[in-house]
Amino acid sequence: YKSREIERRSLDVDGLKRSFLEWLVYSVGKDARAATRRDWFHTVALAVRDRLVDRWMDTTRTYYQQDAKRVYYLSLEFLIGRLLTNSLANLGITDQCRQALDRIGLNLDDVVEAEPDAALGNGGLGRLAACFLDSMASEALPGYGYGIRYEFGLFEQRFEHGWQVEYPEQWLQFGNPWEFPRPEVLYPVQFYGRVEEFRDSVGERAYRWVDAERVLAMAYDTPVVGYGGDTINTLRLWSARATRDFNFGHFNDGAYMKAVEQKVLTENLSRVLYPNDATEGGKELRLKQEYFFTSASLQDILRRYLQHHSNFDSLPDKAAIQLNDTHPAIGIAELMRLLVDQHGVTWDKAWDITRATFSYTNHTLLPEALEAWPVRMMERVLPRHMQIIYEINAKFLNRSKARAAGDNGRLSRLSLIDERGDRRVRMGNLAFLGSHKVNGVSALHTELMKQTVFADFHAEFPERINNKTNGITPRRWLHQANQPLAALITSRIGNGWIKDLSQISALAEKADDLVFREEFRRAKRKNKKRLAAYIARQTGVDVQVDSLFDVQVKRMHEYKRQLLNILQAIALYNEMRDNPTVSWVPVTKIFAGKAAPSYHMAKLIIKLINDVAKVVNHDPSVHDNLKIVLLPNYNVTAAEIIMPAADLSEQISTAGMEASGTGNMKLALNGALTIGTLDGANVEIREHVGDDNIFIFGLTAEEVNDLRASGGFNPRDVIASNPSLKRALDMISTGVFSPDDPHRYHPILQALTDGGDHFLVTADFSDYCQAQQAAMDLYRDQEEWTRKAILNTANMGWFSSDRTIMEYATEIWDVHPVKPEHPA
Ligand code: DL6
Repeated sequence: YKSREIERRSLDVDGLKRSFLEWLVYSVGKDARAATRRDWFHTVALAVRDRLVDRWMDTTRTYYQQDAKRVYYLSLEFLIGRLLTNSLANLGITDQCRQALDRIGLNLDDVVEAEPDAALGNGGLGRLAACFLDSMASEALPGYGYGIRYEFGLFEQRFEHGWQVEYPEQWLQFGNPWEFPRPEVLYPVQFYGRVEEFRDSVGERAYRWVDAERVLAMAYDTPVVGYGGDTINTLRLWSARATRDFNFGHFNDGAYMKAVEQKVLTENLSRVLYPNDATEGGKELRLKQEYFFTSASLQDILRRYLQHHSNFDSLPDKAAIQLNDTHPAIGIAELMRLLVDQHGVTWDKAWDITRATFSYTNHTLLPEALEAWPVRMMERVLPRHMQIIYEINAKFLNRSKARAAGDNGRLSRLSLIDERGDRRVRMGNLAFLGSHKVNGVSALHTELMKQTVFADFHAEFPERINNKTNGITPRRWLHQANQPLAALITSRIGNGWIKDLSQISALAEKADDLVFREEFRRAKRKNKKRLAAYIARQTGVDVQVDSLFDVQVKRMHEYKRQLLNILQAIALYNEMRDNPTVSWVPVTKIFAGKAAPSYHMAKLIIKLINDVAKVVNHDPSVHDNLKIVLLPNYNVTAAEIIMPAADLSEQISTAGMEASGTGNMKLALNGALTIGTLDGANVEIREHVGDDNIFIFGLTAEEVNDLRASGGFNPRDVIASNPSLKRALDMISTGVFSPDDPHRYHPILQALTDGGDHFLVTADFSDYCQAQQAAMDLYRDQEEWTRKAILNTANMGWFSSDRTIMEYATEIWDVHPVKPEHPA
């Protein structure tokens, strides 16, 4: 037994090889001749997992023994992607594993390809949560992620005749070797029913929630390996289970089929991730998902706390709970309910504890994404919470009344209930009020929060809003995804940058070194070749490796303005056709991103890009100088191939609308130059990389605001005065790209003209084209381009999520690193 235990921990090539062969037979149940690539993936993952378990338990035990303050990151989304490469790299055993597989006649890269991409998120918000998990573990912070174990992740996107079609993403179909099911960690979560008033033992009025439906939340734990493998934290995801007694009731009636049906319905709660990055209002299942995982997480947090404490006074000293957007904001009412109704804490004390424990991150100012649940639905689904929210609101408004001094507009804006029309609960207001700190995700976004959505709250609580500019993990986004560049950097400055990205600034002085430039270009070219092969496999389009790779990868949304990009592509196409003798800089426009299934405009833009691509890519008159590709099914795995290969990074949202962006950081860190508006974190990227090393264009957030407020903008005038824009739009409207259906793009043209061009595509077009021209001109000078690319990489150190997470830890959570004790 002892020797087997040692074997399981062994990190050398022989030990790994023996483990692989043993796992293949005894756990996967295959022999080497019959094993598929997937069998080998499961084998390797299980053997690697063995090597985590001891240190994982040491980590958890140390936190427990020291009764360390923990941070709980509550998020409806964790876009973690694949875990094998990440675990190997963070454990530092990638080479050993490669060699061990070599000796069995296998290639690690092939094995890695068999892992499904865990897409438990929509986009930036979910990926940020995943980067934060990596950073918390790498910084030795006692951090837990809590979320939902969706059976179906974000849909798989395919293009059929150029249109987006959604297919279910069955990432769990063949099992998940990383997770540990915990059938004993089970919490009841209730819905519906009614509230009963009664007198407690001292005659005080009290409430209980009765006749409710019950669902069980079952835990699945995934180890989160920090860099170096010292700290291994936990991501705990909840899965819905029907209760047994619920089913037995039906069995006794003989209604067996009905019971089974009910069980399936109940368990639908954790079946599927909602595919909207801007939330879909009014969907009861969504509200239930939010409450389900929040309630289970809070029960778990209190259980852990009560192992060391007999009252709740020091909960805020032992637990920091971060609300990732408003999705878990119902947790504020839930903690009040648990403390007051279940543990007999007085209201005022419970409120102080709640506020000192919670903090909230806002990720968008888009009005359609600010959650507001209909009061009637909330009363039905969570009757006790609705009462609690009313009570919080009444006490707060009472207090604020004096200061509002007859300003009823102000009071109604501060209210947790939106009284206009169908009454709704404003979850942002609840999250704000129930938190001691509220943060935005870039400097600009935080300022705009103060001026717009939370202006009244900011006046009321001027200390509460603070900024935490987003970051990205350098482990996944440089060390792992871009091995050619990572190796080059390490060869010059050592590998300290992987853990402390600020060290990468040492590269700046190499920007003038011709040899280094050449090697930097060679690394980029290698990545571009890999992407070109991927593009050919995915789309059948051949692209020139030495063309300018111009990349826009992100969710499809009107405010992100993929439309602006494709209009510029059409204008460039026209110029190339008009001037065939000019020596053009070859350009490859690369798009990728999913549209929410119900977002018709975004889906129409996808179709437009595909239609334009078809015409341009087949037109011999442009001599392959322009290619357009829209890659299907953008996900973390695809991003790992795309980011390292980009030359130009498109960050062109209407100023004031992108809260931060994180793709902008991944691309710049990998040496792409940004073409962008002064929006979100672009502003700070410019400050770090320098004005000369970025292409900024377009209206500022302030100008956008003024323009909209003045109503003085007529897109038709702008179009009439810009012949190349007019020509591009005319081509779309006359069916040049859609001869089978010339009117197909009428809604887009309509939005740009009579619709008032809300996203200011026409207003920014000319400036954007000039910035594009500047980029193409610079690209001709490869030495100068490379110099700027190096300066981008060198100056992105600040955008590490390690920096972000340490700011949260010190300025919001008061949580400190804890070194796990590993017995000899
Ligand atoms: O903070 C992470 C990420 C930001 O980088 C993006 O700018 C922002 O759009 C995104 N927000 C959301 C929230 N829902 N919507 N829309 O995904 O958060």
